[in-house]
Amino acid sequence: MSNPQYQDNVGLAPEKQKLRPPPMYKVLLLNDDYTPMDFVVQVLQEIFHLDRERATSVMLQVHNEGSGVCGVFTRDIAETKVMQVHESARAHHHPLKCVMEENK
Ligand code: TYC
Repeated sequence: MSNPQYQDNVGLAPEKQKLRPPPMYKVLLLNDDYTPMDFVVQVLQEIFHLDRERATSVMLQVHNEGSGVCGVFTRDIAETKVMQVHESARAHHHPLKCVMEENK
């Protein structure tokens, strides 16, 4: 079988077959020089459901260090969050970028 989630199970008795948990993905915001801080805090509150204090802390981490983790999600949810951030940024003419990476 080619699906790596299952190949270790080949030949095992059914009661020994274990499914791995799904891979999880960090969603990160990237810093830029133009997106207003208030807009980033709003994105973190509305899309990532952070309270105002945590949203401000993540925004400052991104501003000071270049990137910061907004949350960790399954692949489909992470892809949706990235799209929602880019759509909101586009609608408001901000260059804000968001990426996902596997949480190994
Ligand atoms: N660096 C931006 C500014 O000084 C603020 C900012 C924070 C932008 C986080 C993007 O993901 C970001 N206005």
